[in-house]
Amino acid sequence: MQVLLLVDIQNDFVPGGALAVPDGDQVISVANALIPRFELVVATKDWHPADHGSFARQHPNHKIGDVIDLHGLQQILWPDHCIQNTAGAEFVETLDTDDIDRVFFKGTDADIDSYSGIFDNGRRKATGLGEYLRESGIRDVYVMGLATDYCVKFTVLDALDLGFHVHVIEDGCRGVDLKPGDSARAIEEMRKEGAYIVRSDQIARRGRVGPSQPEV
Ligand code: VGL
Ligand code: ZN
Repeated sequence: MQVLLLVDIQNDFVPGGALAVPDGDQVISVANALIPRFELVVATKDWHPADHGSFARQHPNHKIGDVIDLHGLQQILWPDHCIQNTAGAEFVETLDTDDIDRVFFKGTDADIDSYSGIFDNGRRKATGLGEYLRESGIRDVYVMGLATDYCVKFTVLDALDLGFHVHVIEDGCRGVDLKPGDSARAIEEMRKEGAYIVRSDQIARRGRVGPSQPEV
């Protein structure tokens, strides 16, 4: 059993948003093309309280991009983004959300960030996604979304850790690239840790996903 996992395809991560990922909007058509090919579709949402500790605004002596110690963990400071129940935290309007079966929320604790959709950055709390995938009888997890070098990467590494076969849909991901090359390095790291790096057109052509895909 396979799942399509859509990571953080939210308004604040696409151009015009508070933490815009360059070309982040280009993943939407990839997602919309893939959603009908999967029996199970799950999404994550970055879902922060307004005073989240990852926001530079909460640390008056620091600025966006600084790295601080946040309760014992290294934390990059971001602009305010994906605040719970705000427009910035909504799915991008053009994403076909009707067939998303479940949404998992992360970054809800002001004291700790959660790049991964599975565990927080301290691996203290789980979002429930890992258990849900296990209980759903999933072996293969197809991951795409935003951002390659943060939430996609850490979600993929946690999913590998839990023993899933993880496929990263490369053309369905875009990165922040605070440092040039971060996304490319993230892809290499995921590959090194055991993820399969695939393109969305391979999924369609190979017919590996969903019932009775024609072999070409
Ligand atoms: C993300 C930075 C901060 C992401 C979330 O979704 O990749 N990046 N919060
Ligand atoms: Zn965040």
